[in-house]
Amino acid sequence: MKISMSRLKTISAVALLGFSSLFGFTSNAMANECELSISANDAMQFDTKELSVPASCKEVTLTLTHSGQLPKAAMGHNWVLTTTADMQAVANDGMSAGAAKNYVKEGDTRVIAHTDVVGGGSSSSISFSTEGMSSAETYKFFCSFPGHWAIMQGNFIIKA
Ligand SMILES: [Cu+2]
Repeated sequence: MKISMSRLKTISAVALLGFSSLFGFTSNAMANECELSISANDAMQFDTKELSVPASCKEVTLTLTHSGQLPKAAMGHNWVLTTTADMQAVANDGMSAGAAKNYVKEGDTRVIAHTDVVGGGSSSSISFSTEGMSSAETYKFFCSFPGHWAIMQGNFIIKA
């Protein structure tokens, strides 16, 4: 009985892999709606002012890509997620934390998620749990590189 169950699981896993690769390459519409991408450039801009995920997402994966060419020290970008109310204070504390900490204060519980700071041509991904997040709350994503957050920010929405 144990043997047949494990064989069954193996067969299911193979079938799932085959399914996802088949559709993954043929249709963007099949893309996982819990996976987000955002791009930032040398002109201190994100390519979107709004990101959203359905409330059904237990975990969200975000990939930040720096589409520019400038180095991390001059035009570095990260992606930080907080409530709207916490954004400004988190950004200020992040500036004090410095580049070695990716401009995020160590152990800052107001930070829901953040990527590393990346320079031109690089990317950074983060996966985070949506536990405790709500469609009734308003959230902001922003870049905490010094001087960037006032321009580089947008709304993050949990769709009910
Ligand atoms: Cu930035």
